[in-house]
Amino acid sequence: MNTKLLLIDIPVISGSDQIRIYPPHWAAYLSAYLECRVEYLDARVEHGSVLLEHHVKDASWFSFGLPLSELVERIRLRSPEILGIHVGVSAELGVAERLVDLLSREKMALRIILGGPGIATVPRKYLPPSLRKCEISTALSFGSPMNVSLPWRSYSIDTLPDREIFSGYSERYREIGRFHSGRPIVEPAGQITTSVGCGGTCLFCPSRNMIRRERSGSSVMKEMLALRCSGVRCLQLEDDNFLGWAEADVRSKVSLLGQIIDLGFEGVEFPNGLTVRSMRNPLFLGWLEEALRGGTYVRIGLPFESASDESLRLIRKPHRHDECLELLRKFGAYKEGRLQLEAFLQIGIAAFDTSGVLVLEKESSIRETIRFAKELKEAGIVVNVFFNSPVPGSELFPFWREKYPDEPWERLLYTVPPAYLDGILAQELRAEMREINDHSQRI
Ligand code: B12
Ligand code: SF4
Repeated sequence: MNTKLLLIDIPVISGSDQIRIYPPHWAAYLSAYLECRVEYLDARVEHGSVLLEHHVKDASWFSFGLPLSELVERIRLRSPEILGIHVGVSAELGVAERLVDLLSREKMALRIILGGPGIATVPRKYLPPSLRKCEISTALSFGSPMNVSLPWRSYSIDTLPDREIFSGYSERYREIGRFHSGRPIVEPAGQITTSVGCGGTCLFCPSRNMIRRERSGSSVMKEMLALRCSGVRCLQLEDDNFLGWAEADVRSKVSLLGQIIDLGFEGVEFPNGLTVRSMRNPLFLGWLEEALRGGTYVRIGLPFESASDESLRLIRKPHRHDECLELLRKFGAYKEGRLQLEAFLQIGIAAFDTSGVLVLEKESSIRETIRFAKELKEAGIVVNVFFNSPVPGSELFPFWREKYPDEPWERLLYTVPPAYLDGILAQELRAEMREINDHSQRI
């Protein structure tokens, strides 16, 4: 088909002056499904960073990429019939809104479609009015129906991404991008997702509502081979929950890990997709020991979330603090310099209890988690502590959105702590977090 579709990634807004840019997996999948002329424009990787002149009150917010006026100009030059805008996380909704407003003032004959987890997870009634008027794809991750009419070929979970979309940019991503918390453990790294969804119970997480779906082994193998042939030496496994919950899932994923090593990948990273329970499985620990002994570099993200069992229970995390400690002891035994650990912890946890009453984490629990974070850091683990935030798709989102209706998306997503955290305690905690999350630890 001859329809001309332009897909764009919009400038990044961040509370940190260190940019995190993720290669456009979304566009690579979308382009593989489509039967029309697709162009891709990445507004994040050009122009470096400029301090944001933006409606966010806190002056420390940064914007990376093309100024919106220039982006509009580049869109005009390409004269697409359809413009597909990606909203990766909901913090980007403010920028998406401003872009759509600018485009509508330009009066271009343009069909605008927005998509991506940052908008698909937000109930329509909470979207800014100008975005509500646009077409929105409600798909999450690959292989789900888009719910917008475009010339699709298929949206099968086994579709292989069109790697041309980001191959031309890979040098640039490597130069300025911290895909996850730092540079990959071995470079170059490539990202792959082997399953989608989790089926877990964690209240703060939008993926708990996504039914777990597995790609076929042959399509995963094809993609891994394509990555290997393109010179990728390290795989970053991006699944929501790579090992899954059932023993049979763990078994099949451990066998996949064996294939990764057999294919000659020198590094494997689990940035976000493991659970404490599945990591304690002897099959996984056995694979890890062998991989490290054989010279593979492994980086694991530890979703510990809290040092307080009361808080873990509140957010319906299936693990307990003791299990985290036991896991750390096991990892300690394997540690030979090739294993890198990174922990994720939340403070200021808020959740509805089983009778629907809003419960806020006690200061004593917060202190326990901060203490734990410091111990982890001293043990050489990269630590990320952040405020529990009302991510769209999670249970608390409607509550916080209605409580703070005027809060810009960036702030709502990252910094609005429960009311009791305003004031001196909040300032003190922010200072502690800044010290613990010290970026100089990052590679
Ligand atoms: C990789 C990843 C990252 C990367 C990159 C994120 C990015 N900006 O692209 C990194 C590590 C940087 C990251 C960071 C964070 N992330 Co993240 N991340 C993911 C993850 C694991 C995979 C995303 C992905 O690439 N999927 C694969 C592609 C193929 O799928 P896709 O993007 O959904 O695209 C498909 C469809 O959505 C659709 N589509 C997408 N765009 C468009 C556009 C159009 C026009 C159309 C028609 C269709 C369409 O088609 C695509 C192909 O099928 C998701 C979990 C998930 N399962 O989605 C979380 C997720 C997106 N992240 C999330 C969060 C909360 C964060 C953080 C805020 C975490 C934190 N506390 O710091 C930060 C934000 C940093 C930032 N400013 O971007 C949430 C988002 C919730 C929300 N509503 O905002 C998710 C859903 C995880 C979760 N369960 O909580 N993340
Ligand atoms: S936090 Fe992890 S384990 Fe919990 S529901 Fe989300 S993806 Fe699943």
